[in-house]
Amino acid sequence: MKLFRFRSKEGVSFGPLEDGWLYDVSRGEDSGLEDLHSAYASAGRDVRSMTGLIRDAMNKSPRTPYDEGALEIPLQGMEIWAAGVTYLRSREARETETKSKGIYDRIYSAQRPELFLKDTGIRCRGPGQDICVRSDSSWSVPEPELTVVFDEEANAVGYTVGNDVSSRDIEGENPLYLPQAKVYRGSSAIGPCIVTVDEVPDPHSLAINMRILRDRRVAFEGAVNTSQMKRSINELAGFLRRDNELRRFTLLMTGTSIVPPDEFTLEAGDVVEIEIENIGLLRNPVVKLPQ
Ligand code: DO4
Ligand code: MG
Repeated sequence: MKLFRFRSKEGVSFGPLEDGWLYDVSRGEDSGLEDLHSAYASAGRDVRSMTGLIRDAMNKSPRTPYDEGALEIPLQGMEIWAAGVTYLRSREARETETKSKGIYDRIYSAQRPELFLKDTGIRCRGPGQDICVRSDSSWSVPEPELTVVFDEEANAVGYTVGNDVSSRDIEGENPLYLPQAKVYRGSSAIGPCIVTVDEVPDPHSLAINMRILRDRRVAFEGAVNTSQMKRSINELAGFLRRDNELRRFTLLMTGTSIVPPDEFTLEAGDVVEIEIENIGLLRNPVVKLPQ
C-alpha cells in the first residue's frame, strides 16, 4: 500500500493511493502519523493486517484524483537517522574529498557501521519543496538513498525515497564537521509516499535513479541498485536500536552510491529527481541559503 499525505478540500489528509485516487482516511485532519500508529497498534504490529484496516477505512472515505502538486511530506516530525559509506562509491568519493585519509576505508570494512542523526523532525522537506545548499558551502550534492521506516523496535514497516543533501567541502575539511555538513535547514527530503513493506519483496534489489536538471537540461544522471549495498538493512537496524530509544516510527537513510563528478556542485534553481523502483519519484528544487 502506498500512503500519502496531501492537501485536500478538507485540509491536510492522509491515506492510500489506488487506481489514481487518493483516499482521505483521515478526513482532512492532519493526523497521518497518529492514524498510522493506531492502525499499526490495532493490527498487532502486523503490516498486512494494518493495510487491511486502512483498506476498510478507505472504502468509507472521500477520494480525490492524484495530484503531484498537492503532496506534502508523507510523515512529519520524524527523527531521521542516516547510514554512511555503505557503498563502495561513497567510500571512494569521501576518501577523495577528505583531508583525513583512511577513515572512510576503515569504516567501510568495520564491523560497526557509520550511523548519524540527520534530523530531529524539523529540517526535512517533502515533495516539491525546496531543498537547500548551505550559505557557507561551495561544494554540495544530493544523496539519493533508500529510506526505511522502522517501528520502535527497529522492525521495518515501510520505505520511502530519501535525499541526504550534503556539503562535501565542509565534511572534506574535517570529518568532525559532519553534523554541519549534514544537518541544517532543508538538508533532507523524503517522499513521495510511504510504501508498506509487504509491497517490496526485496529491498536489496531496487533500482535507484537520480537526475539533476539545470535550465531544464540534464546536468547529471546516475543509477545504482540496492543490491550493491555492503550492509543489510537488518544489520543497520540492529545497530540503530542497540542501547538506543526509538520513537514509534523512525526513519533511516541507508547511504548513497550515486555521486556526481567532483567538479559538480548543486546550484540554486537546480531540480533534483530521485526515483526508487516500487516506491516512486521525489522531486525537489534547490535554493541557496542566504548569508
Ligand atoms: O561519512 C559521511 C556520510 C556518508 C553518507 O552520507 C553516505 O554514504 O551516504
Ligand atoms: Mg548519505
